[in-house]
Amino acid sequence: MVRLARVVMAVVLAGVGLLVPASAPAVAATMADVVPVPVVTQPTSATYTLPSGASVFTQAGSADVGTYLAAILRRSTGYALPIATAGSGEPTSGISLLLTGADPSVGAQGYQLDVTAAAVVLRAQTATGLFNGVQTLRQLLPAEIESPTVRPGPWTVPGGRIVDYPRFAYRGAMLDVARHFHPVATVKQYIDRIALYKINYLHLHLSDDQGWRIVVDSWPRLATYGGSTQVGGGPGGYYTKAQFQEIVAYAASRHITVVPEIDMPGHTNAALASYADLNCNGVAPALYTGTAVGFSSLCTTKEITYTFVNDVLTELAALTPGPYLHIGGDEADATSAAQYAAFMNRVQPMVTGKSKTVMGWHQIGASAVQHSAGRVVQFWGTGTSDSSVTTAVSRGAKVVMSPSNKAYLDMKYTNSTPIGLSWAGLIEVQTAYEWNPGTHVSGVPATAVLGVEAPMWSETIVTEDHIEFMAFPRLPAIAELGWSPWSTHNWTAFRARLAVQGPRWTIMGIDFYRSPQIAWPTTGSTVRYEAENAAITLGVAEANHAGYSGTGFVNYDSAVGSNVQWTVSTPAAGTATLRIRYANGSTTNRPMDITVNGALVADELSFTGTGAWATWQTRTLTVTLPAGTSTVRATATTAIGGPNVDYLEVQR
Ligand code: NGO
Repeated sequence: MVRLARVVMAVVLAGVGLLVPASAPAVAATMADVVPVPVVTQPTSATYTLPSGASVFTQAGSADVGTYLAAILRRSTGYALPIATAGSGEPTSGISLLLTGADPSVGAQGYQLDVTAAAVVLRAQTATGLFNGVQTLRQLLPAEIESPTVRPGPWTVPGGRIVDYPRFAYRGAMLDVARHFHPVATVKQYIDRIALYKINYLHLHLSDDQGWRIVVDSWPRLATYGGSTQVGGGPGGYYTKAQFQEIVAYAASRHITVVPEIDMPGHTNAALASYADLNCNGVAPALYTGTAVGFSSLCTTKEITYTFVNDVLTELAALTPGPYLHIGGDEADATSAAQYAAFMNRVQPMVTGKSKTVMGWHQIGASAVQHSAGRVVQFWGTGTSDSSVTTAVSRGAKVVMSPSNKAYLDMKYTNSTPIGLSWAGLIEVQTAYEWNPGTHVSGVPATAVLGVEAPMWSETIVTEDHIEFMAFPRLPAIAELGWSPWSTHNWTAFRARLAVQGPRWTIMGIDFYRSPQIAWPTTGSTVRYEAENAAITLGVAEANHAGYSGTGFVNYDSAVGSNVQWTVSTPAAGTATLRIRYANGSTTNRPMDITVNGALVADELSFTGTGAWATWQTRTLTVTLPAGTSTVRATATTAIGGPNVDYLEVQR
């Protein structure tokens, strides 16, 4: 289309209206939109509008949460939002975070939020309660509040009162960093994502057959050799102690406690490969990069095994401020039941001897394994009864519910989900939501349930986008089961509230699964399609310039015809704003033809220099899209090729 007649183009462009302003006014949220649904919500007709000169008022003990909130609000509002000391009277302006005056029902993790036309006041008994309240406040502001760049607002908060506190004390997410290693930045990003839904524990699966991911000074080859690969044979990786502490501290700043797991006596090939002495036959196996389970075991009859375990747990305990050390214990199929029990009966006291509490997969509940004070068994079965769990409970254990056919975030949504496993079943959003942790396993009353956890095993989970795609929207479903009272449980209401989260995730750059079970908003929504995930012709996906979103961008070949083609979907026909984010570090314009379903909508649209290859700008145009899927293609029209393209956003 480069050389298409100018007359035709003039007609097309007349209907296109290039370069409309990107920022429409923000759409107000309502008190009925919050996930997890709060315990008590009492809306009023008042509305608070954040003024540009507002302050965030804090007291001793709430300044950190205030700083965290102000940082979020400053990004999108562009307001200064200074932190000021709260006065002693009832606040009359701004946003106050107070550790006094909350309804006593809120307990240690809950909060009370009061919004009037004059002020927003959050009250709690702890900084954690205020932090949880801040997550609710974010959802009461327009979705654009999550924008990384300044938007026009108005920044309204619906009036009323919320009094809220969790059903269960433990609401966890697990990340398997062993099957595929995930770097510190990815873990921090996930911490920020899970905090949105009031998740308060991050369980890190730090060792498995395919890799050992944490430095242990007394057994250095665990990390340097045992951590040197991963599923599929990639480079693997491990956390230094400083990096692990960085994760722990970052999680703590989001009021999340890290639960480190060293899985044993099975799932230990990486350790066995690193130290021949840990094997019964004294021979180190090769590193393992497949996905089988149940074949490896520490030598439970050798004394050095217990020296090893004690050394590892000693160093891990020293890095772990939280109460739990997770010792795995699942799928120890290469160990006899008697040896398994003997092993656990020596290892559990090592944990308690370091003033930590034992956590393990539910197999540690077997009757031959002794009870250990305060211990927590993590149920991961596909059924609704389990004698290990009920035995453990009868001796005083608490249970974290992670039924693999409900809560496993690595299961596919449907048969056509491109990543994930399906051994425990397909888990669409409704399946993830429709179960009751308090009654799920027979013989385990709600009083024995410490909480819920959504594990993300990483056999097929390689990138940050993979994590987001599998976690959203199921993680919020599990989070609601953990937080909200059972009396509020209602699929119809939940799916409506979940739908409203979609535009927030888009603005945050979360690449979520657009489940057909959810009526995602069709107007006022923006969907981002990364270029590196689109069809690329004469170009390559790259990650060598900073500042792109997702996992990369596309570098066009220096050729006419080099292009990226996105498949976008629009539930109803209508006009849409397309935004192409690009960088052009040369001073020469790199014009491109934009087509929709093969029809030219912008002829040689200019993509001028942005100053540097890591300096990104958006180019905007308005088009009409039919209902259903459409292809949008951006094709270089000159021999120097197109710019670098980060993504296409479709706003309706
Ligand atoms: C099982 C197994 C893990 C797998 C996971 C995959 C448990 C507790 N052990 O869950 O090793 O990675 O399934 O879904």
